[in-house]
Amino acid sequence: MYPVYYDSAPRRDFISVMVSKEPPEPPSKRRQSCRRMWNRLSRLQRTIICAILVVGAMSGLYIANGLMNELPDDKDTLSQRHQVFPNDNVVHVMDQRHPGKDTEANQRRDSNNDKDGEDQKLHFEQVNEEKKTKVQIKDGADAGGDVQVPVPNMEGGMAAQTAQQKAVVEAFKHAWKGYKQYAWGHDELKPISKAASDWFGLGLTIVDSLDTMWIMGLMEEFEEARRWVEKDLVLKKNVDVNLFETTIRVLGGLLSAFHLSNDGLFLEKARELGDRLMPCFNSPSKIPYSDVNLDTGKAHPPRWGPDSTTSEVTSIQLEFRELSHQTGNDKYKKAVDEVMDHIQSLPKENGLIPIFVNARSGQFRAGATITVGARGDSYYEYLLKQWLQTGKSEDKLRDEYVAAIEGMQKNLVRSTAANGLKFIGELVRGSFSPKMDHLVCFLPGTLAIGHHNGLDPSHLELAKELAKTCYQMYADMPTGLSPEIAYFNIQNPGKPDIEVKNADTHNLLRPETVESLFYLYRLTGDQQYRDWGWKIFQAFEKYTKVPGGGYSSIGSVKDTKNPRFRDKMESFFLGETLKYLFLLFSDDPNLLSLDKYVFNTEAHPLPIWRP
Ligand code: DMJ
Repeated sequence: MYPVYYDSAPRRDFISVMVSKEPPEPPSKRRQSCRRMWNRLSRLQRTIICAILVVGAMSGLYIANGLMNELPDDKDTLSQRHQVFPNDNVVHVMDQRHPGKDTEANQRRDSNNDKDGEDQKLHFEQVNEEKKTKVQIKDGADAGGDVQVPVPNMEGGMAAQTAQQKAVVEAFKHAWKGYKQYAWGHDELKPISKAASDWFGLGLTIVDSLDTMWIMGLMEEFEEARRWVEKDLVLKKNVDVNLFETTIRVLGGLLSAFHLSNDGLFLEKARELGDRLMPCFNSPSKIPYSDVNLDTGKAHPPRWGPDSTTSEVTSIQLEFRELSHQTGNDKYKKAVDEVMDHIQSLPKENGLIPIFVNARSGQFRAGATITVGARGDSYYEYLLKQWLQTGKSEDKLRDEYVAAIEGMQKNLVRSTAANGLKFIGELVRGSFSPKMDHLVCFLPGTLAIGHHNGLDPSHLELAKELAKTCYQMYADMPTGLSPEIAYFNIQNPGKPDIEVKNADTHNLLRPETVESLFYLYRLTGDQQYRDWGWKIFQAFEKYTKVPGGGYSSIGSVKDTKNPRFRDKMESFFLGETLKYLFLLFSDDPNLLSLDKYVFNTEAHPLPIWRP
């Protein structure tokens, strides 16, 4: 068969194919002499010439390919970001007997994906190099110049999502769908009445969810939320807000979104919010008032009593310090550091603090309850995390934390009579009460991070024991969901370990237990923590999911027939609970590495400063 010739006739489009044993015309003289020369060559000479031609052709292709790669890429930023999170490309086949544990096939697939991950990481860094030059925040009055915004430290997240992570992402989408449809722009969704509820009117669910969407790779949702923040998040608002809640959810959410996306809009909003919250610190003692009007700047104690809550005034430090770090303006850090200095100067019982402190006198309320639950909890969490935030440079904070954990070991840790479950009780007017809030279940995670950073091995041991108890608070209930408060039986070995009073049977979709399971899995690699987390997730799916969109807190974890929807989806379900579940099921220890990030008490990751 001889070559194909294309007819060049101007008006007729056809291809003429000649099939013949003879050539259509005789070869030219020049071609004949080439052939004679070729025939005269030895076999070796012919082989060498062929080799040279092949090498030449390959080099040509290589150079052409390099030139092509130099050409500019015209994809838009959003689709570039999508390349960073190729969620839907790889489906893991999970070993059902050990959910979360990959089969060999998955491991092989993962090792191939590692390479893709590297390419995507490079691409991501390029994108952010470009963005870095665009995002500059001016702090005219105080910082006196441009503050260079760092490239976001979003390492990890390039690995394919596991099947369990995908299930959590679906849950997030379901929650978001309900919120978007019935409560968009409001603080929270009422999923049963398909309506909205407002607390501060700051779109809490949107801001609390920003970083969750980012790490889950839900970039369309993120962009939509970002547009809302840009156009509709109005901070000059005639509303009284709680300093602590606004700081951990909104300020923390904005700062974290800024770090992940490197989008200066979030830092601008964070700074405006920080400024509007600052009047809280204008108290005689420098212990902040609990509330402030965002428009008038009028700050005051809570409506229900004279005192500020101790955990509230001591759990705003990570966020305000980070705001100073990013804006170059020291005033935010100074305000919250003064609070810590003052609290550190007050007398304590074995490092443990009462739950109320007065903003005028600066004194603890005499006889107030000592608890690691409501109103006490995150004081202990932030002692450790502030120490970590500044690269373990403030030993005083670490020492306070260690003293407090020793105080807990001595005064608050007890075991149940039947099965020896360890729990943390409370001191009420000096007497021990075997009551533990679900809120206390953040503690195993905090203890595990402390141990990871060099603190005593007994901290990890206690963490494991308490995590087991927290899980038991779920497993013992007919719905598989924990009550808000449990009482532990320390006297009668014939009675169950856990008792729940009728007033305490509700579940608010809280994150603390899955938070601790995430830390413990990340730091020990023990599959058990994932298995427990998966069971909890399935119970949320079964008893709190509302058809059509959203999840609802429930009234009774004891009643499988009628768990009684309370018609409220707390913003922390999207900001914390689903985020920690997503992280728990991640195979990638670099996804928000615990050596690079510290999570605020609302699960918003903030970078650890380099010393
Ligand atoms: C969240 O707002 C925070 O985790 C806070 O520290 C405690 N309460 C809720 C979640 O339960």
